[in-house]
Parts: sequence; structure tokens; C-alpha cells
Amino acid sequence: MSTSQYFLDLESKYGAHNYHPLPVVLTRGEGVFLWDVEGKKYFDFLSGYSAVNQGHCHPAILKTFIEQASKLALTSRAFHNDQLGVYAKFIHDYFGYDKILPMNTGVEAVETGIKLCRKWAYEVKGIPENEAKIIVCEGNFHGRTTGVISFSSDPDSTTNFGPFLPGFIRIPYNDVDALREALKQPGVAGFLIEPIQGEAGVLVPDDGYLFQSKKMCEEARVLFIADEIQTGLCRTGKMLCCEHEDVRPDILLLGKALSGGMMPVSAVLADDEIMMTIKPGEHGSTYGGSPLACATAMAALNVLKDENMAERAEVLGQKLRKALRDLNSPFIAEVRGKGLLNAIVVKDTDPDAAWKFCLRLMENGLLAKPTHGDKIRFAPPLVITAQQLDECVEIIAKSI
Ligand code: IF1
Repeated sequence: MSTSQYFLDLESKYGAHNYHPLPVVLTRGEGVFLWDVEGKKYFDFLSGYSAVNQGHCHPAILKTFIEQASKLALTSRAFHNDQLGVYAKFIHDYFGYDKILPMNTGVEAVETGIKLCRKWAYEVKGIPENEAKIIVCEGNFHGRTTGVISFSSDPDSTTNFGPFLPGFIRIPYNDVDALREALKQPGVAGFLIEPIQGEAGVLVPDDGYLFQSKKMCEEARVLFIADEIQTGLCRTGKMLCCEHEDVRPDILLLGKALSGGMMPVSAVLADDEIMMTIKPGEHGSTYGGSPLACATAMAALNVLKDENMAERAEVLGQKLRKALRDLNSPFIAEVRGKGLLNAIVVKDTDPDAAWKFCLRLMENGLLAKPTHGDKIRFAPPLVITAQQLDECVEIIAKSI
């Protein structure tokens, strides 16, 4: 039995079947590369769903992670520690918000953003209690808690997980008129949006959509909540995807690459009028803001700037999309994306074409995964070089 099969069997027998991964068993990662247990080397074109923008096991992040883990990993928030205050100021200086509320997973940041928006609605805007509404978009993906799937439009995320959390209005993505109408409804407190819809297949909205949406939210005194958990941290060619349109969210949600793939670290950023509505004892988490999370996140954020990753993503993303379009392949119906968050839409009579193509890519040394049937996300770590990108395009061309 191949070594991989040994691990696949263990997972199948003793692990929940809540995923359908590619049949590859990885044992090592470094930069843009992954190795499987048979020693085969791959280009990583998924980057842990944009959690390893800095590349696998980045030495500077790893060094900090090991040092802090060896000194003090967790105090809980029952006590103070010498990392959280330093991190909070670091984040303030880095992103320009008054305060940060540290959490762990992305969905916890989303849930926290929803709670902050509601708290602000009742205690600052004066919406009657339990009547706050948050506008969300069709095709959204914000995580998998029962609260967050309550406003999902994806049956895979919602079937037989009810009953659901009320208080959400769903409108079409990238539709300014639909938002204008929804904002007329009573009790609207917030608009939660992904600047680019990742899971939906890297849907890039029209230029100006974010700017106009933010402006309408301001006029309606509705909080613009940007979920930059996947699009943020240089992935789309700017530190934050909202920067492409000079939009400053009222509540900013970060996660994934905030730790460079080392551990779950997420964050909610807001100014005092919003952030100070949550009082001591009204929200928290065991690991949120741990010394290990704070130290690791600072190292991960320093690497983004030190290695100029936003600029790299912008330049290399344009190169990748051009190279894919220049293949002129009838198999590729569309190439779309921004920075190094890209996807192709495959065109084939076989409904499993995208999956089979990913298996072929895997055989040829590149790991990518389909999302929603016919779309394949191409999102390598931002440390990839132009020359490596050329090699990957050759692999894609050969696999087609
Ligand atoms: C899975 C998708 C991507 C996210 C945005 C919040 C979260 C995510 C924009 C929640 C998480 C992950 C979850 C993971 C696969 C991956 C994913 F396919 F599910 F939709 F990236 F597109 N906001 N996305 O993308 O963050 O709680 O996971 O830390 O659930 O399969 P999390």
C-alpha cells in the first residue's frame, strides 16, 4: 500500500467526512512549494485559501512563532500580557483604526462584526432592540457557524442546519440599485460584503461598486462591514481590497494570512464610536489576543510590507491573467481576478471537468481545487517569482 493510501485510510475511517479533498497527502511546505509523503513536489495554487500569502513556513514568522511559543503562549484575557497592548498599537498604526478586537477564526471575526453592528445600532443609532437588519449579498461566504450560514444562499452550507438567525436582508451582489432599495427598509444597521466574492468563484464587482455602496451606506448611516478575510493582506494587489476604490470600511474583518498560516488569528477593526459599545464581559474568547497570536501576527504583517507583497501580487496577477488568456484555450471560458486572487471558469460537456483537470494538474505538479463546479481558483502564495509563474502556466497549458 502506498504511503499516501495509509494516511487516506486513517482519515476516512476516523475523521468526519466533511470535505472531499484532492487525493494528495502533504507532509512539508516551504514558500510556494508543498511535498507529499512520496516526496513529490508541487506548486501550491490555493495557499490555504489565502492563509499562506507569505508562503509556507516563512522563516521570519516561524522564528517569532517558536520564540513566543517557548516563552508564553496563552494567558487568557483574565490577565494582561506584554504582547496584546503592543499588538493593538501595531495594528492601530498599520491600518489606522482606533481599536482592534482580537479573535481566532475568520467566522468568529464575522460573528463579532455582526454583534458590534447590532450593539451600535441599538445603543448609538437608536434602532429599536431586536429590530436591527444587516444587508448581505447573494452568493456570500462568510464562514460556517449557524449564525453566519443563516444568511448564506448556498444549500450546501444551509440544508438541515436550521433554524436560522433572523435579521438579514439578502440582495444581489454587484447591484447598486438593489442596495439603494434595501437601505430604505426600516432598521438597517449594516452592510456586510466581500470586496471580491471568493467562494462564489472570485467574482470581481464592477469598478465603483464598492465606492458607491460605501457612499450610500454613509448617507443612510449604515455601517459598511468589509470581510477582507480572504481578499485582504495583499492578496488582491493592495494591502486591503477596499483600497482599490479608496473605501475605508466602518468595520474591517481580517483573518487567514494575518498569521501567515501558522495558527488561526483574526481581528475586527473599528473606531471608538462602534468598538466601545462592547463593554467588559460582553464578548471574548479563550485564545483571542493570546501572546502567541499577537507576536505571530505582527511578524506576519511585517513580512507583507518588508517583501512588498501587495506590489508583487498586482504585477504577477496581471502577468498570470494575461498568460492564461493568451493560451486561447476553448477549455477556459473565462479568466478573472485581481492581484493573485484569480479563477478560471472551465467550459466542457463533462460536469466533472474541473475536478478531473485538477487531478491532471496534481499529476503535473500543481495543486488547485475547484469551487462550485466549473471554477478553479488560482491563488499562489505572494512570494511566487515571475519565473515560477511561467513554469506554472506551462503546467496548466500541458494539463489542458
Ligand atoms: C471552508 C470557502 C474560501 C472566507 C471569508 C470568512 C471566512 C472565510 C471571505 C471564514 C473562509 C475558507 C473556509 C474553508 C474554505 C475557505 C473558503 F471555500 F469555504 F469559501 F476561502 F473561499 N470570510 N473561507 O473565505 O473564515 O472561519 O474559515 O477562518 O470552510 O471550507 P474561517
